[in-house]
Amino acid sequence: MNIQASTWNDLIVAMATPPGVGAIGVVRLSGVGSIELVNSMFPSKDLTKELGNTIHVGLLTTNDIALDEVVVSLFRAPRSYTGEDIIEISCHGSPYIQQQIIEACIVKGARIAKPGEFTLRAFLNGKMDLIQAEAVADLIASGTKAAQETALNQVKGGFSHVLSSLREELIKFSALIELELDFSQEDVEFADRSGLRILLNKIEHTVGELLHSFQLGNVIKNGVSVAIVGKPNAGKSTLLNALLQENRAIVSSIAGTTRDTIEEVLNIDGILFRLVDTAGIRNSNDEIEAIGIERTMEKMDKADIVLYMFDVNDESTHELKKVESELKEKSKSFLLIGNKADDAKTIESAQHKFDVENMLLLSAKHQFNLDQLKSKLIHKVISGALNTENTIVTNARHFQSLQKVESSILSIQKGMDQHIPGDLLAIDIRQCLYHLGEITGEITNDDQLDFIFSKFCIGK
Ligand SMILES: Nc1nc2c(ncn2[C@@H]2O[C@H](COP(=O)(O)OP(=O)(O)OP(=O)(O)O)[C@@H](O)[C@H]2O)c(=O)[nH]1
Ligand SMILES: [Mg+2]
Repeated sequence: MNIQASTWNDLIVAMATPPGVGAIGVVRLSGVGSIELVNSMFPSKDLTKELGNTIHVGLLTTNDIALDEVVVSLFRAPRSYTGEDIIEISCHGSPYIQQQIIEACIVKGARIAKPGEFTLRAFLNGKMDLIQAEAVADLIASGTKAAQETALNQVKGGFSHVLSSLREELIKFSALIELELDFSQEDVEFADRSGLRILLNKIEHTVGELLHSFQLGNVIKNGVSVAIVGKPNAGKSTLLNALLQENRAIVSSIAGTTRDTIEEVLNIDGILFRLVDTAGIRNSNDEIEAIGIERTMEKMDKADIVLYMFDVNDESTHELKKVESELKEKSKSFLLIGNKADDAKTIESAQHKFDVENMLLLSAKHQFNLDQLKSKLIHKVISGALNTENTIVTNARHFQSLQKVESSILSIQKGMDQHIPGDLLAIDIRQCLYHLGEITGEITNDDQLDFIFSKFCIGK
């Protein structure tokens, strides 16, 4: 994508609704001349004389052939999503009609928009900063309430306002320190050093909190993978089915029933857990089963959380301790699930027998203690209440830049402790300003914008 000023206000067109048949479809145009273009296809009214934020019903025609009866929404620059003139044509949801309308627009001089180009323009025209623009893509992709709320919070401004205002304050200090350089012979200090320290602490604190929120942010956006592993017949597939409340995996009393991994998504309190049922681990001469067990090992290594499931009537304490220490050695987040604890007597003797932490007794078959398993899973992820009102960083790009801001703040503070000269301090401050600006988009380059917006869908 070429993001030069001369090319980013030309006329673009795209479907804003997904492909396929629907009740209506929306074709969106933005850029100089979009109102005139649609007006030339709209004989019943002179759209060029209409005000912004208005809608108009009429026939859409090309070369005197009627294409459809449509509703045209008209927005005038700068009061539109992109900040340019925008027309949205709501037509009937036939892919054929939509295609004809787009083709007619192209014949009249529009070009097909690139992915995210409407939002890119909104950013370039100052309608939103980069954090907000990126959150638009997250909002479209959100699949849970928590993901939706975090993205919406950022579209509405989220942490960009805080970072921008801290950056503004730092710019003032930077200017004063640079001014001192002009008077370097006279040993003057325009920039109040104690004020600068207070500001640096404020930035450090804010950035620290944002960095801390990333792990949770990532979980909200991408979900958590949970591998259910254990010996054959432990009840892994029964547990998967019970959690999903459907007969997804085959359950049988034959050891080695599950051969390949089975993945399903479970939403617990707004967080997506990607559950993976695996082939039971044992020494097997069966070629296919052996491959399945290899996959189990892979899934276990990759999982965020491992549920090691065992039959309380079957497993020895020694075996369980061994598994526990192996998982600890791998620094895995894990839970030991003692299954087939069907009645009070079995529960009591199992509690006695297995003296390990991180153990939960349940009965997958009788669906006993599953709620406790769910709350333990949630607790493992967020260790506390999930509050999406808080500002949460979900984006790896922001996370990396925040890390750089943090390390540049440390260098400035260290420099001040060592009373380094103003010109060196100014370099560190410039570095910090640069990384803060990278996050909100005050500092960008074409490649970076290209990368960010190419992940959008066309029409947004
Ligand atoms: N009594 C009792 N039986 C259970 C329980 N959970 C599972 N089972 C039984 O244990 C047997 C094995 O269950 P599966 O869910 O197929 O076990 P698995 O761990 O997936 O086994 P593989 O796929 O062979 O690795 C089945 O006969 C289940 O009905 C339980 O909580 N209590
Ligand atoms: Mg199974």
